[in-house]
Amino acid sequence: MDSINGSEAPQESDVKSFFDSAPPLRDGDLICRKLKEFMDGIARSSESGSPVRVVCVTSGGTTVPLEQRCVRYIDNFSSGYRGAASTEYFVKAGYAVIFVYRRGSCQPYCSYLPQDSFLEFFDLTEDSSIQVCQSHATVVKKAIRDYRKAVDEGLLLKLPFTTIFEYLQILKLVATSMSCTGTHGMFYLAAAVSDFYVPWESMAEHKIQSAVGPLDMRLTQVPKMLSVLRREWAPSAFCISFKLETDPDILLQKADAAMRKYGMHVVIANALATYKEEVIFVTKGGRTTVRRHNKDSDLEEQLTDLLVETHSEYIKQPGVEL
Ligand code: 9Z3
Repeated sequence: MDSINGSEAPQESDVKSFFDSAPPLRDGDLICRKLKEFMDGIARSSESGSPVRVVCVTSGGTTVPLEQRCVRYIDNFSSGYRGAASTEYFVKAGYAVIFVYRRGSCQPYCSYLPQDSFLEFFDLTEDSSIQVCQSHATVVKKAIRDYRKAVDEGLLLKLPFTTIFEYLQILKLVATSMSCTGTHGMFYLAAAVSDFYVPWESMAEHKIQSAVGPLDMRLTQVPKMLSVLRREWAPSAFCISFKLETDPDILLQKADAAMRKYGMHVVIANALATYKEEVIFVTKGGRTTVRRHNKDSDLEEQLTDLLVETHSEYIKQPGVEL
């Protein structure tokens, strides 16, 4: 197992105070039940002779509420396309995917469906029932078929979040439930995660009033949970994180630092201006640039192919299991 530089780990007290002060997860019991059922299904398939690899894909941006009864929040850039598309390719490669996504962000099997013009996909028939327009029938049928197959075969579980509090609580639940069932699995952390937050207890309860004049606000640093994930929650999982920067000159140095500090197995570095066309895979073995073949292809397909290969190499190592 790769070592993690302990000196970079967040203070235990910062991690504890983040979780202690977070509002309790709505539907926490339901999430635990769904996770248990999903993991039990995977265990059954594995016992019957077809071992299933599990990946947790995180997707979309986390929000930081500024008020407890939230009217305003800080958001993070991410449409969720990368996570949703990668989920489809992981399922295609035989992985069971726990898709942890921002409410309202892109969904697997929906990239061909309209987002802005949903109603244009449907027609009313003479007897006032609804049908999909003939022009879109093929893509809709395929989307439904692929989605149903993934769900019915127990290969897709979707868990939504909005805030940074929900995201990190769900990530912890997923990681610990994977570890509890002895599944080491993979984490593919494409979600754009807030670096700063307002602790719940110091947050205004009601809408902040503009009459008080300019707003001074102190944000607390979110503890670096990547190293907690690696060290405590899922120490034997294969972990991939993304590093997003707007300044390409610091991107690789930040990606190298993430590898070193958080013990990631792969860091995928992307610059905001080019993230759809090009990423750089950073591993202990070096750097590989992955470029999209052409504008009609998905970089996510190339990314997941490479990761499935890298994960297969990883689990071949002595002492490492699925
Ligand atoms: C990414 O860098 C993703 O590739 C994108 C995907 C958010 C750019 P879209 O959802 O975009 O397809 O629109 N995600 C990770 C960003 C992030 O917050 N990384 C943290 C950091 O850079 C580490 S966990 O510090």
